[in-house]
Amino acid sequence: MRLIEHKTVVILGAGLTGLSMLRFCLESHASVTVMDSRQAPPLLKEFEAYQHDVELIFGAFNKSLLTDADYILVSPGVDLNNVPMARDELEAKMLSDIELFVFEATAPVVAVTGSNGKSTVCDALGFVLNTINRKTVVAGNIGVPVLDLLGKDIPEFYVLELSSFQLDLVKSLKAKVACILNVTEDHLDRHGSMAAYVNAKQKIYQGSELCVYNFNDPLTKPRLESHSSRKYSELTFGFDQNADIRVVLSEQGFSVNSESRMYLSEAETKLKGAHNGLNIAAILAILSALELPVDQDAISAIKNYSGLAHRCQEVETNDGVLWVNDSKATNVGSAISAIQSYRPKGKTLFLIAGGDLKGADCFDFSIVVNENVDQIWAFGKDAEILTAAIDKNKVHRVSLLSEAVSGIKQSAKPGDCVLLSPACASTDMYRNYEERGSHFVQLLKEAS
Ligand code: UMA
Ligand code: ADP
Repeated sequence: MRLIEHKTVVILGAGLTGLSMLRFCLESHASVTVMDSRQAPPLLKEFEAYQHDVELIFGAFNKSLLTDADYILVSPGVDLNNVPMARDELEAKMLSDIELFVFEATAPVVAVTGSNGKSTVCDALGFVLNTINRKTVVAGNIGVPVLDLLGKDIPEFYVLELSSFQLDLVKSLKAKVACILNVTEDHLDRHGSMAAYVNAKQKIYQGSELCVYNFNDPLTKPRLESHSSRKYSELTFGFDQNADIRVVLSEQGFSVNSESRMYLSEAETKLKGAHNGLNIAAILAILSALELPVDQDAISAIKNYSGLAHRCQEVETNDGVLWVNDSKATNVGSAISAIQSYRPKGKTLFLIAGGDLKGADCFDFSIVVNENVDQIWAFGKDAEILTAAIDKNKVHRVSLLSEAVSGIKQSAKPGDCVLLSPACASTDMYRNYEERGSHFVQLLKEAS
């Protein structure tokens, strides 16, 4: 019997997760109220379709209904500080979709988090596993609410992309394999401090059998308290020769190796840049953790994987300039890795950046831009903070992405590179990073 069966439940958040939790609750014959702090959440119509079966409260959270509820199901976008209830009382009643899912899932879960590379690693891992005939479903922060998987065909593996918001709500995950790819500053406006952000990420290791982490990034290493007393094994990837799966950098790009074997080189894959070398190494480490052979079939599947849109995606144009859509670079760390991958030798690198910095510190970004970028065209809410420590003669401030594209068009020459890698969330000006990236591609189409 499900925990919430015939119980009184409040769902916080009327988004994709809220909708999946609502369906799950109705199947479980729970008595449900949905609340969202927004008057008109984007999925209003979808929720209104259920208004005869559930109570909908939009515009504020109702304190007395929260107090009366047996369980409170929290969406990842809800900041617990905004819930009108003492924190320990809330935590005692609180559940998340991830928690409800892992309680029911009958196939092993591979859980992946990190500040950057989550979607690429999860999508590519799903592609490789399915190609080698190990049926796998990928879900979670990548855009598919996990509860929507229940009741469908059971695969051999679930690969879950988990954000710090989702992990913050998890009490016990018990993944077969858990992996933190990297940890750099993100979402500090929500978590309040780097320590709180790292703690949320570390929750991925709770009760996992195998922990896969980045040898060069100490914040990814499992902390003892993440496990309680269960036994677990570790596997590592990284730039270090002591890592189990290692990435070696040379003039020709990266290669991915074990102690005794070279698996593949950058020229053989469609994923470019040293950060993608690490992503591939993480995938191979996860395959090993699952005790699957890292053989020719697995390697050729990785070579055939073509990557996701809006991540370092080269846009076709006829001007000889390399235009790169990296709109998914929504934090400083991801933009830094893209800049380091796209520095053209002896040519000009233009960077387009800006948006909502989410409280991030720009010190490292400024150093990398000053060293590698010839011009930065900055737009959006935090453009001024983003460019404050960048050489003034490199900085062009504009109001719109279209102004950046048309300004750069006038001076870019064949062989130069223009990188849209904003280092910021898009939501000050766009619905999401996809809309921002598609706008960039559209502007280039119109200009050609
Ligand atoms: N919100 C309110 N008031 C509320 C509830 C939500 O203002 O009462 C706002 C939040 O601030 C947030 C937005 O509504 O900005 C959406 O929140 P939500 O929890 O309803 O989001 P969902 O639609 O359920 O989507 C969530 C993930 N979104 C977030 O965590 C913000 C999606 O990740 C994920 O794909 C989906 O669940 C399925 O698992 C998106 C995301 O941006 C892609 N994730 C962040 C990231 O990747 O950096 C963490
Ligand atoms: P996430 O799902 O964590 O946001 P994505 O795979 O969507 O990650 O990639 C987002 C951006 O992060 C990419 O466009 C690229 O600029 C950068 N990136 C990808 N992988 C890594 C990595 N391993 N380390 C640093 N940056 C990365």
